[in-house]
Amino acid sequence: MPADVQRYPSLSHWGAYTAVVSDGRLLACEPFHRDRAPSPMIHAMPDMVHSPLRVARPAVREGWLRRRGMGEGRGTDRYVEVGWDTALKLVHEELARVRAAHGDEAIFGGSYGWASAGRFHNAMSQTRRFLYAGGGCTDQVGNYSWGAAQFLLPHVIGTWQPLTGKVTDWNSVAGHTDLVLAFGGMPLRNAQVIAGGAGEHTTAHWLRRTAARGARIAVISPTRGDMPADIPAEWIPIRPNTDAALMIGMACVLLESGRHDTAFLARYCEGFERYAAYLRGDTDGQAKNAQWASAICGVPAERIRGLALDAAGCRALVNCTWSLQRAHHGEQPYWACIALAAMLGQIGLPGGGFSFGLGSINSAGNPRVDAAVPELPEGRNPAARSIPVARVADMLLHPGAPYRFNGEEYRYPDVRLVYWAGGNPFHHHQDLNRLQTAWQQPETIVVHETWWTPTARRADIVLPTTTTLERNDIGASSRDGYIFAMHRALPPQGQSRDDFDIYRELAAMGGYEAAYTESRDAWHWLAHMYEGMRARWARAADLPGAPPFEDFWRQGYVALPPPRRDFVLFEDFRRDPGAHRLETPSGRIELYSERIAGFGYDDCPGHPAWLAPSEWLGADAARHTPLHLVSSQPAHRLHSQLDPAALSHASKIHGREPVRIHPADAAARGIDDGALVRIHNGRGACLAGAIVDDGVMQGVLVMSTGAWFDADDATLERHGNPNVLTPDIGTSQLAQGSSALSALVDIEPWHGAAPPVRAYEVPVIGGE
Ligand SMILES: Nc1nc2c(c(=O)[nH]1)N[C@H]1C(S)=C(S)[C@@H](COP(=O)(O)OP(=O)(O)OC[C@H]3O[C@@H](n4cnc5c(=O)[nH]c(N)nc54)[C@H](O)[C@@H]3O)O[C@H]1N2
Ligand SMILES: Nc1nc2c(c(=O)[nH]1)N[C@H]1C(S)=C(S)[C@@H](COP(=O)(O)OP(=O)(O)OC[C@H]3O[C@@H](n4cnc5c(=O)[nH]c(N)nc54)[C@H](O)[C@@H]3O)O[C@H]1N2
Ligand SMILES: [Mo]
Repeated sequence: MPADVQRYPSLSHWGAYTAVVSDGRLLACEPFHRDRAPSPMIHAMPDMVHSPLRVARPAVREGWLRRRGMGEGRGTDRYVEVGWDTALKLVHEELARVRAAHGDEAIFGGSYGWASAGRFHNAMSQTRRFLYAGGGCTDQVGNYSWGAAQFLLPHVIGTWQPLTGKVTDWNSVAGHTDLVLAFGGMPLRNAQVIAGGAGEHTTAHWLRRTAARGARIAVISPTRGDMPADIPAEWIPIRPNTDAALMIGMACVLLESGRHDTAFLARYCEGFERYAAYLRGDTDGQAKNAQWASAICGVPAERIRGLALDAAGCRALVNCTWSLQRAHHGEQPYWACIALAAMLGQIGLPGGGFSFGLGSINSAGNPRVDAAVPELPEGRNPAARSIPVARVADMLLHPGAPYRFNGEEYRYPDVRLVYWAGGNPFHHHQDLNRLQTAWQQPETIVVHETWWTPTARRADIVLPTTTTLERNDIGASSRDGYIFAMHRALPPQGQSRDDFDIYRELAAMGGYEAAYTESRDAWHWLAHMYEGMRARWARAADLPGAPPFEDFWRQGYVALPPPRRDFVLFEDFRRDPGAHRLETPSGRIELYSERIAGFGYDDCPGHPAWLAPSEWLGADAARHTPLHLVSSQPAHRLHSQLDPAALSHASKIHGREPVRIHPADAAARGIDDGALVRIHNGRGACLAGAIVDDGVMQGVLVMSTGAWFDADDATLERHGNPNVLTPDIGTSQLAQGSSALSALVDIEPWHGAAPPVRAYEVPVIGGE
């Protein structure tokens, strides 16, 4: 290594690291010394920071410059590079014009996305602060991660806190659980990541400790690979999107055999009798017994019976990964999981009850003291307008149309300007060909991006932004045991600027700079946010004092002390349900919800139920598209982030995203391992590279999200982006979440020449 190297502490969503820099270039990223299982993704950073795909200068789409307000050309047009002054003037004038002519709600500023680690330079928070300060915007509520559960759980258990990772902690699980029913498994692949970043990657360690104590682990999933190979676990293959049926079948077994905990149900739950009537089939004549469930989910009836009775005979934890609810009727498996755990009667006991997200993300269940982290307030949206996050294409296509959401009726706003920073809707949204049509509707689309992503390439004005390594920040997540200083290690690349600086200038042009900045520059914000945290720590009995800001900045991090006791979800409620009433109408766990029933939704009734999803292996449509596509999270990147780096590239086949297929399904179609294939349904088609794998259930395809969307039209996506195949429908009228994991498809070998992948080409650019 050169002699003149500098080293800077930093943090990413995939872990903490030291940036090694020489002569203005990032040479390497060394994992944080306390991290026992760092993610290889940190080594992809140099590729990305110095990538030829960086947006070098502000750029404006030619077609938009020629004729404002025209959407066609987004995705194919050339760009013109302009100076910052010109670019900011254009953005400022457009914001002012749209606000004046169409009102604040005509600006769509939900700006959903993961952006980068760092609490201050969080692009979505900064976007909100800026647009709120300027008069407000149409916002987004919920997320793609656990949107269905987020709006269901408050009705059932009075809170969605367990979705944030605050579930019965791993110490309690490793120390007490005899049987882990792992719905969706616990793939280490996904535990590489946590929003806000992690000091330590701990899931593998906790799984090993749990297994070492002799816990039995059942992986209930369409894929065997959802548990690390060194963990002894039994695989129970299940048809995708049928977990609610399996859980309901298990509940029925408990009821029929009298093994349900009547004392727990009477004391802590509301409405068990109504649910029991459903299980018995009192209303529809169909008992939801093991045979019934087996016919739906494909797990043999004997195995369903065995699982239910075993769970009743030991300390059992029912965990669901978030994937289960990212599906049509995704509310049901989560509610059925809570009902099953309630009937087992172990909610609130060490290592027992239900849990969500263990294995979905690194820090779920991480033992941690309650401690504040530095926070950037987003402020209040004066426009007081929002849509459910995954309904963005509906909104753009149908201004003024009515929709239902969580007990209320709304109408979509008439959006004229879309403003996005820190997200990639042409990665994250479903049915991208539909989004492509919707994306033509707004008059103007402004995007802040670091790279020429598919979304940047479909914007009218693209403003180049820095990476985390080009700015100072503070990183932390509410479930991790560290607060990190993130030191600026490099100068801004090209002409990129921090999102904050871009917004500050725009706010100044609009006359509301002080409202946006509160008269602080970035450095003063960091100190202010840190000191706010420090003051809260000083008031907390079980926390040591945090060092002053300057000391923290020099040290690079602060570690939290280990918690004094294990956290067990609903332990207090179990001990004293009167003093610790849940925030549900009854104060108890609602197995029947009058409130939900009162909404009158046919797609979310008053108790957990098996409701066939729009697409699943038992649907009529399976006659034409007989395979269920599971689009899971990618092992070698975060969503679409890092996709152009060598690490992600090495996993591809013929430059396309791999798709896993069962040997029998492959043989029936003449697909060899390593072959180029075309996956298709009525919504679209994409190319992919086949991996023949008997760890995938027959009838199921598994393909990761995040290959940069690469299509000229709706006929063929060239790179392997599953979101040209996924349905763009809400989970239900209750939660309106993303239904990404309910897609039927077929697959065939691709004969003939393969069109080149063009996702990583910079659009053609001319000068001002
Ligand atoms: N089919 C299918 N689709 C899915 C899912 C699925 O399971 N199946 N999962 C869904 C889920 S759970 C999620 S959370 C979403 C994720 O969807 P997104 O969060 O939209 O995905 P990312 O690729 O992380 O996009 C973040 C973007 O922010 C940019 N960025 C990073 N840092 C900065 C910054 O400082 N400033 C600015 N301006 N930009 C920055 C990155 O370059 C990147 O393009 O995808 C969803 N989509
Ligand atoms: N490396 C990496 N890690 C990540 C991310 C990333 O992009 N890259 N994204 C992060 C984000 S934003 C989120 S929200 C989480 C998402 O966390 P999850 O939603 O838990 O992740 P998925 O990979 O979608 O699904 C997990 C597993 O569920 C199984 N599964 C799919 N459908 C079904 C089903 O119907 N029933 C059952 N029983 N199992 C099913 C699949 O086999 C899959 O491997 O991951 C986070 N972790
Ligand atoms: Mo997510």
